[in-house]
Amino acid sequence: MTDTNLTEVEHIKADSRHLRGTLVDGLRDTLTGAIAAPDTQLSKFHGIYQQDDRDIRSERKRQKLEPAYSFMIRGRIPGGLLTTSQWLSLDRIALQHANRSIRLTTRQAVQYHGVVKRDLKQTIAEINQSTLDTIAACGDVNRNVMSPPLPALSGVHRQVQAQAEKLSERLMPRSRAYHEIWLDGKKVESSQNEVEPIYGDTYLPRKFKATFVIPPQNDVDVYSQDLGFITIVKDGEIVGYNVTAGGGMGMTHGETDTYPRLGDVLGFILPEHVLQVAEAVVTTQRDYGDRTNRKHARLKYTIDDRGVDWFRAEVEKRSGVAFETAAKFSFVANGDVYGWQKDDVGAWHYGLFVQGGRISDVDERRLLSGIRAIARLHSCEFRLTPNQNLIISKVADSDKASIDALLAEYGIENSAQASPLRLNSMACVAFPTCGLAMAESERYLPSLVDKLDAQLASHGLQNEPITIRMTGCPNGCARPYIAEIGLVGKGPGRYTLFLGAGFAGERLGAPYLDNANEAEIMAALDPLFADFGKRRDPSEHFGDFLVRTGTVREVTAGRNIHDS
Ligand code: SRM
Ligand code: SF4
Repeated sequence: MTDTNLTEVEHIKADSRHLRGTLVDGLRDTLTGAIAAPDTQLSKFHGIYQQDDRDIRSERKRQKLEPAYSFMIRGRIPGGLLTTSQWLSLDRIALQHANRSIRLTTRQAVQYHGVVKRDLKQTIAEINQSTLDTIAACGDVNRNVMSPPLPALSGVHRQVQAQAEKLSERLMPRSRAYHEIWLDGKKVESSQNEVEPIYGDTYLPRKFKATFVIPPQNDVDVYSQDLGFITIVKDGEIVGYNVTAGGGMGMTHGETDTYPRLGDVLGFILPEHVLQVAEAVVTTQRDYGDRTNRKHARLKYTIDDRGVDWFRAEVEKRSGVAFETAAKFSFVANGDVYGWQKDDVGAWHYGLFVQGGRISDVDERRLLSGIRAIARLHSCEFRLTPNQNLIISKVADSDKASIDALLAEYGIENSAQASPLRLNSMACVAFPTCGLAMAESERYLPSLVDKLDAQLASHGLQNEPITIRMTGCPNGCARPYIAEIGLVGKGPGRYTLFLGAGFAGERLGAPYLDNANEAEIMAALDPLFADFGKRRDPSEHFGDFLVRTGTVREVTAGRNIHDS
C-alpha cells in the first residue's frame, strides 16, 4: 500500500498478513511485558488490548521501570447469552489469570483486566475451551452483535437472538490468524491464499457495531449503533425490521467536526433480507469510509458527508433489496428492567443490577461468589445486558426461592443497593486500566450518585427514574450523550455536563456546563431538580422537561451538538 495519506493503522493492517503481524514472536519475548507497537493494533482484532496500570505509571517511570503492562481481554458473546457452565469457566479464569473480577460491558460482553503476557495464551485457550471466543471483539471489524435480553416476549426474543447469532457469524473475519496464534491451529500455507470476502485485506476503516432491538424497550440503544434492526412484531410474529444506520458516540473535546450522532431510519425490510442488507451496509462503509483520518472514519461521517439518500440507494444497489416505508414503532426507555419477570412459557428471569458492570467481591457485597453459587444450581442461564447488568434467566418456579435466598445471602439483591437513579446509571471503565481516560468513571460515579440521591430526595424526587451515565473521556463508551444526565471526563475531577437527552435514547443531550468539578455539577443540577419537582407535567421525564421549558437546547442532529 503506497498511499501516504492513509493512517498508520491502515499500513499496519495491510502489512499484517491478515492480522498475524509478529504476535507469535512477541509473545515469546520474555524481556518485556509488552508486545511490539504495530501488534498492539492487530491484537485488538483478537479481542486483546495492551494496557498499563495508570495508578502507578509515574512511580514506575520515576524508578526507571517499564510501565506495569498487562492485557485486557474482551469476549465475543452475541446477545450476551451464557450457559451456567460457561459462566463457571469465566469465573475460574478471572480468579486464576485476571484481577479476580469479571467486567460486564455496555455491549453484552465480558472483559478481563490485568492478564500478564505470560498468561495471555493460556487465558485465551481456556476461554475457547469454554466454547466462547474473543475473535473480533475489538478492531476495525463488526463487534459483538447485541440482541435484547429482556424476556417478556420470549418467543420473539428467541428468534431475534438467533438472527443476532447469524449476523455475528456472517460478519466474522475469515482469517485463521486467531486459531494459529492463540490455539496452535494449523498454519495456512500462505496468508495470500486466504480471502476476506466481506472485509478485504485492510478490513474496515474503523470499528463497526450492530444491534437488534425489540420495541418498546430500547435497552440496546439502537440509535447509537452503526447498524440497527428494529424488530416489527404483529400478532406475536416478526414481520420485518426497520433498519437504522449511522449512529456513534465518540467525539474529541474541542474538535467540533467530531460529534456523537444518532442513526437514521433507512426503511423497512423483510426478515429474510437482514444478512444481505447488513453486508451491503458493511461493504459500503468499507469502500467509502475515510481511511485517512481515524477521527472521521466511522460510518456516521460517511453518511453525513454523502447524505442519507445516497447511502440508502447504495445499500439498495448492493443488496438488491428495496427499502419500504418504515413501520410504526415507539420506545419507552433505554434502561434495563429489574427484578423477577415471568415469560410466555412460564419461566422466570431476574434482572440483577451490577454497579458499573463490575462482578467482584467487595466487603459484604459478594457478586462474584454469589453468581458462582447461583450458576452451580445449573438450572438457569445468564443474559448480559447492554447496560452492564445481568439477567438470571430461565429459572424454574421451584428454583426461584433458592435464588432469592442466595441473592440475600451474598448481599447482592437489587433492593440492597439501588435507588432509581442508580438503577439507571452506567459508568465506563476509565482509570486505572483505560489508556484514554482523562477522569475517573467506574470508581467515582457510585459516590456521586449517593450525593445526587440526597439532592433528589430533598426535592421529593427520590422515586424518579433519571438516566445518568459517566465516561472518563469523550469516546462515549457508556453512551453518555443519550443519558438525561451525561458526564464526560475532561481532566482529573472535571467533566462536561450534558443535559436534555431523551429517556428512551431517542434524543442527544446538549452540553450545559464545561470542565466542571463535583461542587459545580451539583450546584448546577440542584435548581434544575427543584424546578422539575415543581413544574413538570405528570409522568414527564427530566430530559424532556429541560427541553420543553427551554432550559437546554434541543439537539436535533449530532453535527449541531456543539452549537451554542
Ligand atoms: Fe469503548 C475505546 C471500553 C463500549 C466508543 N473502549 C475503548 C477502550 C478499548 C480504550 C482504548 O482504545 O484503549 C476502552 C477499554 C477500557 C478498559 O480498560 O477496559 C473501552 N468500550 C469500553 C467498554 C468496556 C466500556 C464499559 O464500561 O463497558 C465497552 C466494551 C463494549 C464491548 O463489549 O464491546 C465499550 N465504546 C463502547 C461504546 C458503547 C457501544 O458500543 O454501544 C462506545 C460508543 C459507541 C460508538 O462506538 O460510537 C465506545 N471506545 C469507544 C471509542 C470512540 C469511538 C469513536 O468512534 O470515536 C473508543 C476510542 C477509539 O475507538 O479510538 C473506545
Ligand atoms: Fe476509556 Fe474513554 Fe471509553 Fe471510558 S469512555 S472506557 S475513559 S475510552
